[in-house]
Amino acid sequence: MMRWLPLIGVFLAAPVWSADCEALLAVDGLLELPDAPTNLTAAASIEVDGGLPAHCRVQGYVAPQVGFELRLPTADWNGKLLMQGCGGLCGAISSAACDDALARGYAVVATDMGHQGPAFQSLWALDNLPAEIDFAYRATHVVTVAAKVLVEAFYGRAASRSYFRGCSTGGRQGLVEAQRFPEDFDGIIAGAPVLDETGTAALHLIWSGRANLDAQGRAILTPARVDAVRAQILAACDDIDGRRDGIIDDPRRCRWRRALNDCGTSELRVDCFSAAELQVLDYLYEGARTSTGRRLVPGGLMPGSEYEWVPYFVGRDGPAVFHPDGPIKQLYQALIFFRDPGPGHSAAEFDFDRDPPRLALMETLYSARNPDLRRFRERGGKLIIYQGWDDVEVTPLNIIDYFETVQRTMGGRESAREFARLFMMPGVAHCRRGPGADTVDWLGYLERWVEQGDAPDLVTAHHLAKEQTYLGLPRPRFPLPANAVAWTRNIAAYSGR
Ligand SMILES: [Ca+2]
Repeated sequence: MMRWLPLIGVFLAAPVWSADCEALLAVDGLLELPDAPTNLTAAASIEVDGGLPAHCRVQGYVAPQVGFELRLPTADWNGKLLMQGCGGLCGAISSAACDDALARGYAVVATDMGHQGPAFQSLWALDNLPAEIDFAYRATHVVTVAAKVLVEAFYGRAASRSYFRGCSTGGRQGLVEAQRFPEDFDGIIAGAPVLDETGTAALHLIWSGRANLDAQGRAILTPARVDAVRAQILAACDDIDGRRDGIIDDPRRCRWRRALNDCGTSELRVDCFSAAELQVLDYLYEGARTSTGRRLVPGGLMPGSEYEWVPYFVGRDGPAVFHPDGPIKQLYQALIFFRDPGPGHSAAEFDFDRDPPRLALMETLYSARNPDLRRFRERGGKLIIYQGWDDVEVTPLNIIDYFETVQRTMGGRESAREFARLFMMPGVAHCRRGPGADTVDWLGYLERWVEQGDAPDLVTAHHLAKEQTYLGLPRPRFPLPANAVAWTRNIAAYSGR
């Protein structure tokens, strides 16, 4: 018997609803919680405010330094726990990202993943393997363990369901949970997962960041030329889905070489592209390769995503991804290698023939690519993955490659559909934004699937009247007010090509 159980029993001898929030600080046994020794630093009752219900806000950390915040509705708890994933390199507790779920009656929890700092700053990881283990997989799991115990201590009963939701790094967290800690969650929403932060994700960024630089490091394509690329791509491919709406529903059907005019030997014009420009476009659309042409990632950027290239890969001052505070520098200096090169080194040194195999050492920590989800399926878990087709930060074809591997591993498409579904979102960038419809009540779909067996074949996606910002907060709350929605469309679960 775990040591904390009898102690919590003593605590629960008091009537649950009279147990005030601050009493959580006196729960014994948290320090000895197996695998997740937990210390609470604050517990405060928060009044109704800003559309949020009254709740108990609990702050603390799992040793040595995995920070978390748990918010427990003090009335009208829906009986469930939701963990909200992080973004970038995390480093902050993104509580506001789960306000919508708190408003729905969820107990909600989020973690900083073991370190504090800006979302794209990696010095915490420099020669710090324990911190990287926290960020890779441990923090999400141990905070889940601690949150479940605290929920039970507060309400006198365990959560009836536990869900995870996240996008980008949060999507990776969700897949890591399904793969490595399948008991933690009944349902997982993994948006635009960074499948392997230090593997294909890093290769894709370094490759695409370099694609537009000539031998002297000067930009080849300008932002204006990217607009010209986009115009020709849309002219050729927008209506292959039957609708001329500025969105290519399945960009795999768009042949970018055929869509773009080659200047050949004639002079460069607005309506054609030089050999050097076409070479850049080949790098960007086809993705990272060795010098002998062997693919290192399942694909590059999709036709139709060009509005996302500036300034990420094409900027007046060079690609933004290569800026000193950009993701490539941060990943390179302290995450992707087992021995960190440190701040004095640059991804410009990366050798696509020699270095990719070296990434395997850290991928063993970070990878969310394991397609064997039997344990998650057998415990009744449900998995929703969503991915924007116009995402340039992670490659959509990488997600499809993973999902199709899951389908093959788990007994075929029909068998995999019983517990895992992928939604490819036309015209949607990384997690949100873009000309498509980016806003879906994923949590509602997950609830109906887990709790009522109503699997999502088709989801309704909303294009909001006011565009969400990059990590747009507050997250929209469902049901959306009618005047918040510009238009909607349905998106079917991905089945295959
Ligand atoms: Ca279209």
